[in-house]
Amino acid sequence: MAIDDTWYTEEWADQGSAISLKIKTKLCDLQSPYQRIEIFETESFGRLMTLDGLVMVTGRDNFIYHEMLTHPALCSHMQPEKVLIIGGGDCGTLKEVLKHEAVKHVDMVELDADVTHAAEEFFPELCSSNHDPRAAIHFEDGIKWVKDADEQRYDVILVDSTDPVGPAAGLFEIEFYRQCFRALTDNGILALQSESPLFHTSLIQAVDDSLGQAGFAKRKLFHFPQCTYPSGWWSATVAAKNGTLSVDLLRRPTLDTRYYSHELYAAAAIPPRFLQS
Ligand code: AG3
Repeated sequence: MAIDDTWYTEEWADQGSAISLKIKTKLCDLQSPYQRIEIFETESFGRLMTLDGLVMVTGRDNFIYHEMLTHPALCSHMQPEKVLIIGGGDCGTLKEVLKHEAVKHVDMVELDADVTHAAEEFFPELCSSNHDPRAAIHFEDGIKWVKDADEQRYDVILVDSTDPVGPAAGLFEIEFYRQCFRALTDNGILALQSESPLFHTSLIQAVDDSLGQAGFAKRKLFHFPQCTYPSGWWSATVAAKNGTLSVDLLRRPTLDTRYYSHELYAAAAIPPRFLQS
């Protein structure tokens, strides 16, 4: 991370590339027990939240990521009533989940309460559903939460994590996927943010292998543009405990979205040739 007077830059040294956003002002800089949380007002991307120097959310493009982590997974399930979100402290994923009328209860389990408090203050549009009676926000360790969860407790689990370093590393491990498998109902669906198809190809393949070994019969990679993340191209891996992965033709929920559509579901799941196995 580097910032001079007017530009915020996240560098990806191993890829010889970076993203820069022009900054107007810095709104918040705090060290939580877990990480450094910074929020900026940018010139043209709305507000920007970074964690330990990594771009998490901008006001302008977060809808693509949040919709694509949430809707392919929930639309792959006939009746997603009980949902668990691991991470997702900015509450953007929670907001998308609550757009589904079928959802009766959502547990959001975020390690760092300061991220959510900062989001409530600086990204109120992401937190507008936080007081929905179906939502319960817990500030706890998501890995432990899943380990302690009853068998078959959730229909859908969404993992809205940071990159696989530090406390998030365990969210990319097979043991965690095994625990998710156990905590899901028979038709349960797991979705996780799985980094860039261009920069993190081997990670994506390793995640797919581990999910298979953990018992998930069917996996699909959904890919989408995300111009403020490394390479500008991002992915969510969706895994089904049993059966198939598709949008049920008889049950296509009406959703107020800006990127996701039921037509896009199929298109976004077609892998680029270099990722076809
Ligand atoms: N999740 C972060 C994805 C990783 C971004 N990586 C990076 N900038 N190096 C975002 C959380 C949104 N709810």
